Amino acid sequence: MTRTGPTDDIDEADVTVSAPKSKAAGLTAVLVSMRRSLEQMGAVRTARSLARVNQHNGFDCPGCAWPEPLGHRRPAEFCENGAKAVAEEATLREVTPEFFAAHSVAELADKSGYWLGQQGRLTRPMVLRSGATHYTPIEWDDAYRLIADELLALDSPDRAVFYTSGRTSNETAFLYQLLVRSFGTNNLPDCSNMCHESSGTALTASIGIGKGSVSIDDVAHADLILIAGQNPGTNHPRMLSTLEAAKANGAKIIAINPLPETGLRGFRDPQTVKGVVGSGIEIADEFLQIRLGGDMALFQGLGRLLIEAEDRAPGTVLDRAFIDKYCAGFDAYADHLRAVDMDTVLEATGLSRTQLDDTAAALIASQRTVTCWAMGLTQHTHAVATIEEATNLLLLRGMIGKPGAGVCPVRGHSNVQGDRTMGIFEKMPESFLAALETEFGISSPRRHGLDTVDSIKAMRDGRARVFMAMGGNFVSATPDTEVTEAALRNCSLTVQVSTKLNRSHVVPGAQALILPTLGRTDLDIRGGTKQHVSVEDSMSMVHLSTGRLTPVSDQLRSEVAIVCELAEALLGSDHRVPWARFAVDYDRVRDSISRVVPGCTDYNVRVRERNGFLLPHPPRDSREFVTDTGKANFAVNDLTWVPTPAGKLILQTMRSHDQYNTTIYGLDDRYRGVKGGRQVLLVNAEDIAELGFHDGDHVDIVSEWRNGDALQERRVKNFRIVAYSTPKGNAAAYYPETNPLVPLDHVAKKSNTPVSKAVVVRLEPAGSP
Ligand SMILES: Nc1nc2c(c(=O)[nH]1)N[C@H]1C(S)=C(S)[C@@H](COP(=O)(O)OP(=O)(O)OC[C@H]3O[C@@H](n4cnc5c(=O)[nH]c(N)nc54)[C@H](O)[C@@H]3O)O[C@H]1N2
Ligand SMILES: Nc1nc2c(c(=O)[nH]1)N[C@H]1C(S)=C(S)[C@@H](COP(=O)(O)OP(=O)(O)OC[C@H]3O[C@@H](n4cnc5c(=O)[nH]c(N)nc54)[C@H](O)[C@@H]3O)O[C@H]1N2
Ligand SMILES: [Mo]
Repeated sequence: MTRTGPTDDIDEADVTVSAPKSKAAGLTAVLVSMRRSLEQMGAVRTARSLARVNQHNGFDCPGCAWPEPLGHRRPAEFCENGAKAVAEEATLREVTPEFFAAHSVAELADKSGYWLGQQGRLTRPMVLRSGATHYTPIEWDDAYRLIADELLALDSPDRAVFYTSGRTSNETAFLYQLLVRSFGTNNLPDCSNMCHESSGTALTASIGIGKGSVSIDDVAHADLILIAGQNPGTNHPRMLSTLEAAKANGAKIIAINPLPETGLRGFRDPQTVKGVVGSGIEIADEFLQIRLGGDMALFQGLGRLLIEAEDRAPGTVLDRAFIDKYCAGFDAYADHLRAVDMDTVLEATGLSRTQLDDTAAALIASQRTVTCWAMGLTQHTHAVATIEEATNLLLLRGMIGKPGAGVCPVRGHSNVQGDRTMGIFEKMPESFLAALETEFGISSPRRHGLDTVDSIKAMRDGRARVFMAMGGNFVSATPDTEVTEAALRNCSLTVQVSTKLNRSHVVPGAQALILPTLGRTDLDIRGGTKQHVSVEDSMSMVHLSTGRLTPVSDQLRSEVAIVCELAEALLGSDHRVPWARFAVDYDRVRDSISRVVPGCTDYNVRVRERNGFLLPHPPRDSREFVTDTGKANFAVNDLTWVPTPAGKLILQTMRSHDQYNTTIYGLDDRYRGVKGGRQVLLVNAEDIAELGFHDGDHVDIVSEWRNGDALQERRVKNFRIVAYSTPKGNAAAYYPETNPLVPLDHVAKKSNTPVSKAVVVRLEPAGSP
């Protein structure tokens, strides 16, 4: 174990490239988990923490939102990347006041996010005073006073922005939105705005609720699973065990992805002897190597094939009974699809007619279809329409609200879904705001607030002056890094409630605060008793999470305590909300949740049940669709896709196997064969030749964005070209290094999500002016 972080930063010259792997997980995954855990936490904490991940009475893995199995849990209910997430949080490395005294903010701003994160856990509240070069320690009460004074000096509560990342517990999220609304604004942007917002928007319009309709058992018992725009081997590794179970039950799996992601190809379950010493299993039966942004065309093309098959043999393909009873808009949809041009579909997808026919045949043969997706669908201009089209296909065959079938948006952050349920949303429905007022006697504003992209614009333009973040790394996670950095520097105060150092701490407003907080793994004692928090997974199961490790510093406060103490400083100790009581007894918070949040009756009791409890989902539970028509809506969308302009490439920005969003665990994207660095650009070999480059060349990547008449350019420098299997015209590189290329104005229609998976770029030899 090493108690200090590395002193050297990344040297991109060290990058090496080898052939991608064909099987995910296996023994290497176990060895990597153990090495990283021991390095960061030592043997005792490794044993204490990993034994409790995702166990009853344990803590929820701070990795992804894939649910735990309902029945038998295995002794190790976590994966390589979950272990890395735990090690990253439970590290014994510390960032102390001495560290901040030794490094100026300017010096830290020159470091990579990787270097910053590896320095360890934040241990003391720190302040950067106006004009100061270094952060210095501050007492908690003084920090709250500073925030309250800045907020109260604003001419309107709407001049402040309150961001949330998706690790925040339900209790914190509920109190945080209550604080923000009591203060008088709905400016509650969150990471979801950059993540599954498109899924929520599409599903709400189509089926009346923005959440997935399946359980883990449904996935395990489906006979056909489509996995589109998702890399589960890296980002949801425990999903592979569920997919393995589905395969054992006879399921066919079709992967739809521009990249032949390793986890979709093969899997060796590290928890079985066979998985460690054997050759593992194949996951995907079919791999549709689709062009970036081609999914809407695929779903429409498949819809057309289904409707034609039904026209040829009426009553054999579509679930007419389901459509007639539960759906609206079928005729308009069917007419629209009959006119879809199949040549355009083939061009947009890059797939063959046989692949389309075979996939349509698989859909027709299936009795239980599940469609899973993640960022490959949600981060496009036509993301909402694409997800509506994916849903249309399921509606055609009655695949919603029956066992083994449904929609499965696979969430990212471990509690991003719960945060939304608890009210983290710039436009919560009237019913929620009214219930909040009844419970607390506060008055909540009704004007919709700012989401993430609009918050950046407001700060850029001086319309918002105070920025507070409950977790996350706003500067690195958001698009258009240069613009976002300037926007934050434009604020009078930036406040980051954080566990680890990140780039958002070194891009401060005129004044800045770092408030160190407990993480999921940390023991949280308040009012003399051990406190629990609760979370909701990707499939609407809500359960408790209890940290058990001794915090690295006695100066850390829980997120709940921070919100309550700040609320008292801001709203006064005689405020109608019992902040002081909430701060020491989270059961009282849950009592209020049970009265305000739909589906949470008896929260304290049910959340303590063995597997927690399932939130209601009308389509899943009773085929009830609470939409504008009272039925499930077939959506009609004009076909949109992403052609590659001559001489350019379409770039997707994605995760390596060794990072958690902006937290870089290491420099080893093992499955894709890239090690030692992150500035790589995966390009189709034919494109490399046509553009006049060679594998291994270094290039600057220049994005092109037309804003009205003006052509805007954005540049990142010195990326190594790697010849890789990706459709012609499409390229891939890592986030967040390529976020400077994503234009702030390039967003998905209706969801306002940045288009991180389709950036138009050209390449120039590195070192071009
Ligand atoms: N270890 C680890 N786990 C994580 C995270 C992490 O960073 N590390 N992040 C968490 C979060 S917040 C999230 S949201 C999820 C993200 O999980 P993913 O969505 O799997 O993450 P990405 O790396 O963005 O991968 C997008 C995938 O979609 C494919 N893709 C890109 N564009 C398209 C397209 O146009 N069509 C299709 N069909 N496919 C496309 C890419 O090739 C890639 O396989 O993971 C969560 N879990
Ligand atoms: N180009 C591009 N941009 C993207 C994406 C992409 O695919 N491409 N993906 C988008 C997606 S899907 C997402 S979800 C966002 C992620 O956006 P964020 O959620 O803002 O980013 P993270 O990197 O997950 O945040 C990491 C930081 O959270 C803090 N942290 C960790 N645990 C805790 C905790 O328990 N409490 C508190 N208070 N702080 C904690 C640590 O200080 C750490 O540095 O990025 C988005 N940005
Ligand atoms: Mo996400």
